[in-house]
Amino acid sequence: EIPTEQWAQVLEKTGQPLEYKKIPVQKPGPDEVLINIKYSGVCHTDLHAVNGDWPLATKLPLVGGHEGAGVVVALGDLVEDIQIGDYAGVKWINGSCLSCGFCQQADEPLCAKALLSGYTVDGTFQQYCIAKAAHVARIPKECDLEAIAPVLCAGITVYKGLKESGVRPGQSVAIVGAGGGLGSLACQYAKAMGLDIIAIDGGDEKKEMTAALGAQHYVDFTKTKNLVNDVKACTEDGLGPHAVILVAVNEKPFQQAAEYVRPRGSVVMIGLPAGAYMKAPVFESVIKMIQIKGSYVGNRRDTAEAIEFFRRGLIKAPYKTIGLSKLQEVYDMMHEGRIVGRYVVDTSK
Ligand code: 8ID
Ligand code: ZN
Repeated sequence: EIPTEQWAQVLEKTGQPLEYKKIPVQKPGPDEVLINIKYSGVCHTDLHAVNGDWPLATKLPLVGGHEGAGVVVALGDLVEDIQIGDYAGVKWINGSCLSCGFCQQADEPLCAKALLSGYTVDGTFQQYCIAKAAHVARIPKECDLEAIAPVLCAGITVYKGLKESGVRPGQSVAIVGAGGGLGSLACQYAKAMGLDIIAIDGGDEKKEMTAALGAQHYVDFTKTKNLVNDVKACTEDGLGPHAVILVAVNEKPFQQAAEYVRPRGSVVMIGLPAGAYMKAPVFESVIKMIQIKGSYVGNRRDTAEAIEFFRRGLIKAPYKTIGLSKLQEVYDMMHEGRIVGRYVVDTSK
């Protein structure tokens, strides 16, 4: 009962509007599965892909999307450890070689042959999507597919980033871009990890949402007269947060973080604003002994752990659902920075 045709959002050319149309359903290769995508989150990465923001070309025509939650409907001949009918997720890393040094060390995102969902291979803005069985996220049956979709990129990525920061329970973390998709999930993971959260974003709606998600403090970057001082003032001793998680789509906050992070603290870059550069004062960075690093999605183990936090009921981030046919409206809102939390698309509408 797998149809031969399906609805999809197709990008024919970078920078052009999407086309909602019917395209063929593909057959999985020997090491692949076909997943009937029920819901997909919309990540800012998908908008970067449409705009051609990054120094890495997408495939064209392209079906975007990499936060897809659905049901396995077909298996390649070599696939044994996942069954038809199982819940599964398609994430950013669609597949990797599994044999290079990085894959061997579970650094699959660093694999030179990694396939990227909704970027170098077709993704989840369609009703039936292919992914390598080894990389498909296993989703327990008790999980709600609509609510878990944003975990498959935003959740995994911020969970990994928080771990990479080295921050410990009881310490403080600044989440920059806390009112967006990654940021709202970061608030929930940070809360579950027992951290004191300083949310940084703009506007009262995001202030209220981040407070409801567990942030104790809020700094409004659109209103503050001195962001560095205001962030430091949120910490008990005024010395700044132990970690900074940068998920904003803007260069400026990447140039402020090193100034307010605590001595011995770490700054983790996750957001990918087009053409941006990181900047930090050498003098303060040295005498404060700070760390600055990048963090890129997560491996298969991070995926399983991020999903387990959700299954245990620790992660409840707000989302709004809209039909797949209306994806362009989501991009328009995202472009204007108007989305509070995450949008999820329903592939049946
Ligand atoms: O693996 C990775 N590193 C990875 C994975 C997934 C996504 C990286 N990303 C990247 C995306 O490509 C994107 O560049 O993370 C970034 C954030 O994605 P998102 O959370 O999906 O974007 P969003 O929902 O639009 O949220 C961005 C938030 O940043 C705020 C906005 O108000 C919004 O809430 N923001 C901006 I723009 N400028 C800010 C500033 N100066 C700011 N917040 C604080 N200070
Ligand atoms: Zn993403």
